[in-house]
Amino acid sequence: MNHARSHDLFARASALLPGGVNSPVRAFKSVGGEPFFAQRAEGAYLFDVDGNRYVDYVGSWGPMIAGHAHPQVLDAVAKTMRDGLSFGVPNALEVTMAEAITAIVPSCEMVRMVNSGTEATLSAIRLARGATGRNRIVKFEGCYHGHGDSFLVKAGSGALTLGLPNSPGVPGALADLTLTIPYNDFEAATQLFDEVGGEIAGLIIEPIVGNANCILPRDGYLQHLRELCTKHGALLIFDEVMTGFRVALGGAQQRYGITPDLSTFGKIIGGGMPVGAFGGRRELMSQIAPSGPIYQAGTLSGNPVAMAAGLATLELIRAPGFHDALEASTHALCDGLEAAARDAGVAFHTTRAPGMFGLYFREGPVESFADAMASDAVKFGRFFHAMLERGVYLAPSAFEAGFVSSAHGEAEIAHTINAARAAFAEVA
Ligand code: KE4
Repeated sequence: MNHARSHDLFARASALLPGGVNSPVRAFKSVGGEPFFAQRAEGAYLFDVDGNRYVDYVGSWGPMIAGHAHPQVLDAVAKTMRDGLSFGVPNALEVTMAEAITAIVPSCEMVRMVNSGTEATLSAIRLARGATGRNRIVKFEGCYHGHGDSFLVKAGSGALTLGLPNSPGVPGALADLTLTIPYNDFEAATQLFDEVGGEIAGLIIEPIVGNANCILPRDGYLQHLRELCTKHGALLIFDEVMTGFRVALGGAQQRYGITPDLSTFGKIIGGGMPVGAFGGRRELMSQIAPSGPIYQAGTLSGNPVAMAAGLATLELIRAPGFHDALEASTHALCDGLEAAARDAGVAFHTTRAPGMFGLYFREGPVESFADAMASDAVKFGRFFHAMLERGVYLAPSAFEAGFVSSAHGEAEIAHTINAARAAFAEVA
């Protein structure tokens, strides 16, 4: 494939943007090589500035669950923007969005719109600390909750990919308040709460981990955390920025039947525009300014154009059978990849949830961060490039989940599996 124009753009970008990118994971650091630059996208496809076409399994890291440039989303944005891009005063679409989220996610009696997943999670832990009067929070190895200071303590996603699990610039005094325990380890959670449960403001978790590749909760694990939080008066915070509206219409909390105290969202509710949200019980959310003393704000929060893109996307995914079809195509993809790897004699394993999946160059099962770390990341990097050259764009990191949209049909999955047959043979 020719990447001449991307190469020139990356040289220019590298002189002006740290690492040549506006978000680390895009830089291909962990898979090697240079990123391509997108020209446009449509449905399941990305097109780069050199005219190459890729079946896209990143989907802007989650928002494009209905495929890129969906006509209904573009029409909603075009119509709304003609009335103005931002007002700084309330607009009706903010109310419609709040009504949609609270109708789809019953644990959220109230919500506050923000501009990113990071804003949602840092606001949620501030609320947990303010509402409980406690300072400690609990997170999990490999889970990533955005780049808020309290989370960059053994974070996953970019920090893990860049091998900087504890980022410089995070004050030790703040990091000390974040307790990190292994995911899917019942005893570690019980022991921590037995020791310091009374000091814990909140426990924040990706119910399905999507930032250390893709790891599913063991049976009963999320319920175990629910019970520990209830027993010790800590708030259970589901970070559904990635899983929300994806693994089920009501997110992981619907899929696993758990009621968190607070939830955070992003990605899909923006439909590609910058949107995040946090929500929960009325007695908690009413403590957020200006109805309560816990401060939180944002110039563009609830922006009408972003709300229009998010609402159009939510309308598409509320269609009957949307998530069942997404689950079926995710399984078809993963089953096909596992078969191709078996035929090539390559140790390979997939994890999957509706609309998201993990690829591991190791035998299964993968149930912990340590299991995920034991995957052959070097072989993944070689596979990534072998697939890229065959027109398939996977997440450019061995520690990221992949994403399937409703636009990934039989043709796209067949192309992917055919490319994988050749790519597995190359890396075997
Ligand atoms: P943003 O601030 O990037 O909108 O959201 C942060 C965030 C919070 N919680 C979860 C579970 C997330 O997955 C994310 C962001 N996800 C990464 C990809 N795994 C975004 C990609 C990037 O950092 O460029």
